[in-house]
Amino acid sequence: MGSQCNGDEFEMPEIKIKFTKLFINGQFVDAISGKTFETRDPRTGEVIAYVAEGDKADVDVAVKAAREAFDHGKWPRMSGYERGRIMMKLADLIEQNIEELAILDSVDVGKLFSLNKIVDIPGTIHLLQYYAGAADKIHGETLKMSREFQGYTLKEPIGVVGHIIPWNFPSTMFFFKVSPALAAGCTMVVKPAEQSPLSALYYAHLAKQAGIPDGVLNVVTGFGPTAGAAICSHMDVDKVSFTGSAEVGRLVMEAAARSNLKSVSLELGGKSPIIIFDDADVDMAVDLANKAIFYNKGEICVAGSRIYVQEGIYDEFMKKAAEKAKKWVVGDPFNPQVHQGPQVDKKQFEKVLEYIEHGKKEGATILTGGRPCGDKGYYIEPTIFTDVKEDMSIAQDEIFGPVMSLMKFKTVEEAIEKANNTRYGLAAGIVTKDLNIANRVSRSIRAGIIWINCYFAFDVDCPFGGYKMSGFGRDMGMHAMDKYLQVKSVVTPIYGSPW
Ligand code: TXE
Repeated sequence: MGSQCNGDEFEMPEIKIKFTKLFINGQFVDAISGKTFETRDPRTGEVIAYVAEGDKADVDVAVKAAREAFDHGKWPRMSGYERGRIMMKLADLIEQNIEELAILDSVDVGKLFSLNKIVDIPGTIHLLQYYAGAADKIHGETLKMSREFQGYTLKEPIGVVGHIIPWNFPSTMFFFKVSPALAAGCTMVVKPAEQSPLSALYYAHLAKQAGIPDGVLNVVTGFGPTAGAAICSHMDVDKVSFTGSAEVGRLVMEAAARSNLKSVSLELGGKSPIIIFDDADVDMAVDLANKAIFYNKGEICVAGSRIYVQEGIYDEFMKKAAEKAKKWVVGDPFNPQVHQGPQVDKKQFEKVLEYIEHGKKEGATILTGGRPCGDKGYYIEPTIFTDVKEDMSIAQDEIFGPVMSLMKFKTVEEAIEKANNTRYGLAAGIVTKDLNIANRVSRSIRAGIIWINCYFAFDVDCPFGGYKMSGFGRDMGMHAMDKYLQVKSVVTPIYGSPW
C-alpha cells in the first residue's frame, strides 16, 4: 500500500491571473510574433492561462532596453543606498501581495499553498532585504603595491545579465538571481521556465511600482531552445546565470563560448546523499530522510535521494521509513492537510514513473509507493526502493521526484566512498551524535553544502552552489554578489615614499 491520496473538501482560494505578457522596458507587451503558449494546472492538466511566447526577436528588444539602461540609465549610477531603498520597497509590495503570489506558484507548478505563504514568498522578501542592505556596502581594496605605485580596486556591476531560471521554486529562484544583481547595479533579462511564468510577470509589475527604472528588469517568457538560447548567445549580454539541468547547462556554456565569451554561472541539480550512522536517533533520522526526498514532491535540486544507513539500524530504519511514507498525504496543494502536491507537468510525471519502472527492471525492490496517485493530474506516491546497487540509474540519475534509494553501509570509509560516487556534488546530509565523525565526513564529501543532523537548513547568508557536475558559482550570501561584479584595479605612481 502506498500513501494516502487525499480528496477531502477544503476552501479553494480564488485564482486571478493578471499578467500574461512580456515585460520589456517597463511595459507589458505581446510577443512580436503574436504567439502565446499554454501554462497548465498540474492538478488537472488543464490550461490556466495563455502567456506571450517570446523568442529571439523579443530577447533582442529586451537586451537592447537592458543595455541602454546599463550604459546610460540611472540604476548603475545611483548610490547603493538608493538602490537598496527601492529594493526594500519592492520587498514591502511583495509582502502586501503574498496571498496572490502564493496562489500563482501553487496553480502553476503544484507547490503547497501553505508553504508558499510561510516559506517561499517570505523567503523572497528576505532575499531582497538582505541584498538591499548589501547594495551600499560594495567595497574595493587598497593596494600598497611596490614603493613606486599604489592602487585600489573598484567593484563595478558586470553589465547586462541574463537569468535563466527553473520551475521548481519559481519565486525563490527569481530572487536568488535578481536580488544580488539589482544590488550590484546590473540590468537584466529574466527568462522564467515555460512551466512557471506567472509569478515572474507579477514580480515585474511590482518592480515597476517600487520604482525600478524601465529597462532594468525585463521578463521574457517563452521556451528554452528559443528565448533561453537567444539570451545565451547574445553579444550584448555580459553574463548568464542559469539554474536547470546539466544538459542545458552544457548548452549555455557552449553558446557563451561561441558568442562573446560571456561570464557564466551554473546550478545544475544533484543526487545528494544522506549518511545515517548507527548511533543516530532512528525516529529523527527517518523524519529527516523522508522529508529530504518527499518535500516539494522531490522536485528540489538538493533532495536527499540516496539514503545510506549503517547496518546496525538499517532494518529498523527501513520499517519506520516505510510506515512514515504511508502517512505522507498526497493531494491538492491548496488543501492544508496535504504534504505533497502533483509533479509539475506531464513530462516530469512520466519521467519519474519511467525511473520507477527502470528501477524495478534493474532489480531494486519497492518498499512502498511506486504508482501514480488519483485519476487525474500528475500525482505520484512517495516511493522507497531497497536492494539498490550503486550503479543503478535510480542511484545515479537525478529523478527529480519523490523517489528514495535506500542503501546499507558498514564503515565510515565505505560511506564516504559511496556518498562521493556520483557525478554531482550539490549537497549532503550526515546524521550522527559523534562530532568527530560528522566533521571528518563533512571534509571528505565533495559537495557545496553539508547538513549535519538537519536538512534543507537554508538561509540567505549561507552560500549555495555545486561541486563537480552540479555547476559552479554561488547563490545567496555575499558570495552571490561576486557573480554580478567586476573587479577593476586602478594604479597611480607615488614618488619618494619612505614606506
Ligand atoms: O530543465 P531545463 P527541465 C533537472 C531535473 C529535471 C530536469 C529537466 O532533473 O527533471 O532538469 O527539467 C531553460 N538554452 N532540473 O526540462 O530544460 C528552460 O526554458 C537556454 C534541475 O525543466 O534545464 C528553463 O527556463 N535555456 C534544476 C531552464 O532552462 C534553456 C531545476 C531549465 O530548464 C534551453 C530544473 C536552452 N537551450 C530542472 N533549454 C535544478 N538545478 O534545481 C531549456 N532552457
